[in-house]
Amino acid sequence: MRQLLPILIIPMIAGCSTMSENEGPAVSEVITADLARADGSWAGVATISKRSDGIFLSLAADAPLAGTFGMHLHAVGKCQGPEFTSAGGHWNPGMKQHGRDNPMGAHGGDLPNVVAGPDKKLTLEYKMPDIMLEGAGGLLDADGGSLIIHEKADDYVTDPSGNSGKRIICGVFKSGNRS
Ligand SMILES: [Cu+2]
Repeated sequence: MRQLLPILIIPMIAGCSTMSENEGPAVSEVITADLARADGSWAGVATISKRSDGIFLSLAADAPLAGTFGMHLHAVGKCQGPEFTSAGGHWNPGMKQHGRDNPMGAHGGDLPNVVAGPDKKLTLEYKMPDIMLEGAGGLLDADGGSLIIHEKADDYVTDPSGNSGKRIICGVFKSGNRS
């Protein structure tokens, strides 16, 4: 064992010194969406990050109250309040039904519910398994894409929107913020 120790320690020190130069996975592109409520007031930011370890969605937003809220990627990059129907249906390039628990699902734009505690903060970091941003059928195609938060939890099974109720927060993804 005495002979093994130096061999183990040297790579660890070398690893630490390179980590301090560049912590975490490399980010090649960041796409942001400013989120607005039905009355037009600012509600937070959603960010899509292209990283060396995948494409991630992160959320930092204020909910109207504590609770659980459905959230999806919608097919059109247009957030016209107060109903936000302009954002279209869920982004659904595979022509599936809604919901990860639906045998005929799920939509590409289906996302996990987000939960706000007593501070009403909505935060999430989620690796999107089946996202496609550019190209035919991509989220950021000619008519763009958006993120919508609904007034109620998504039941993950009811087509087309998981019984998640009204659209209460909407944001349009703006691509091209290359870092
Ligand atoms: Cu939705």
